Amino acid sequence: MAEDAYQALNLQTLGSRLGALPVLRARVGNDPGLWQIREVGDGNLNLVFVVTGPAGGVIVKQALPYVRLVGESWPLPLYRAFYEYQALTRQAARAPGAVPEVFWFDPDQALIVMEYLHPHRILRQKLIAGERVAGLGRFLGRYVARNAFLGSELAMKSAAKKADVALFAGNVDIPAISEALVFTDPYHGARLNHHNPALDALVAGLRADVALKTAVQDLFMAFASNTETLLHGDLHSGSVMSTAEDSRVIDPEFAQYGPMGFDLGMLIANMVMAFLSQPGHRERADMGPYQDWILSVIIDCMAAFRAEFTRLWQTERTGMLYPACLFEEQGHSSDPALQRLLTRIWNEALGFCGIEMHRRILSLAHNADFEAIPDPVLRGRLEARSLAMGRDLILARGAVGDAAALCALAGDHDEKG
Ligand code: SR1
Ligand code: MG
Repeated sequence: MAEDAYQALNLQTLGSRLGALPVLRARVGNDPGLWQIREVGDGNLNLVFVVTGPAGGVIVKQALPYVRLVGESWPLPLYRAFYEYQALTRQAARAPGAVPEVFWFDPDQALIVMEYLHPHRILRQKLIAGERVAGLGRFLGRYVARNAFLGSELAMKSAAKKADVALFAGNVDIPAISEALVFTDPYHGARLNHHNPALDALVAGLRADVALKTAVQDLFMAFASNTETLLHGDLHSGSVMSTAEDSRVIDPEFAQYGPMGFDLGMLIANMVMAFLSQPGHRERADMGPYQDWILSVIIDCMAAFRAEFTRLWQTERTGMLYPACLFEEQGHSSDPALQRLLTRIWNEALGFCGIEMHRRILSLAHNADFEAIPDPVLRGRLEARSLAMGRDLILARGAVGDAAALCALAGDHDEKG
């Protein structure tokens, strides 16, 4: 764009301000007068425009200088777009085809032009509507495994990884959102919190539960201090777009270095909440098979995560950690070390999963899985189930050995269970 000073785009200005950009002319059409522009941002932070024309379409995503969900009273630096761009390029290299292609980045305007995913829809909307996505679990497990492994010193040279940790350490304000909204606010009466009044007694119980709060803070310490890999950082079902058979992961603006179990835990939590909230969205007769499908996505995701992580361990363990010179080159199997690491990742993922199942009901940013249930009494009953299961996961996750055990626990907490 000609001007350097940041200005938020709108439906009236986008064509004239971006009309000369070669990438838009090539991918949308040479005449901005023929462009159709829609603002479709339904997330909590940014502007998202779909721009279509005679030559095709693109997404124009622009950061706003404040939290869209709250308004200008909560300023948020524009530099977050830089980290989203950096994360997208790394994820495209580590998990080819899993994220939208980036065509253009303008740091001054905090703006990314990227692939228009069409006819993909936000996965959360599909889960509420009862739609299936073929291969979803396998896709997600593989995406998380490849990013977790290849973004760590299991694969990366230490100097490159340390430089990247330093780069992403500049992204201060976005992690601060998770630090407050995910790990702290659910467990005290924070100003921006809100919850269903039907849950008052339960919420008071959780906030008085010192063992629970301590276990959450142990996980928070891992999240804040452990820089083992580059995370997506906000991997919920609103960060996945799917058709009936294709999926992509979007929106890594919460990318930060953190523990490998975090993305897995967030993802699984959102699938479990989709499962528990189904009685609010469909009749009992249709529900069982669809809930079984949701659980099968969790099973497939974890199987794919383990398989891909194991394959990378065997073929791309080129970093300083668990080097072959200590194992294979001395005739020792490294498999016990791998199994121990996978067990630790799973255990932490379950803890993060439980916290996500709390914060989406107690803190600022709720999810539509529950919020879209019009009857507050039914909604409260289902939310209470998520709170109870979240507590089990945070405090007794050692007893949940694998994805099948997690799905059994979800079944125990289900309305019909
Ligand atoms: C103020 S931002 C609220 C939430 O939206 C994002 O998607 C993250 O989940 C964040 O916690
Ligand atoms: Mg997002």
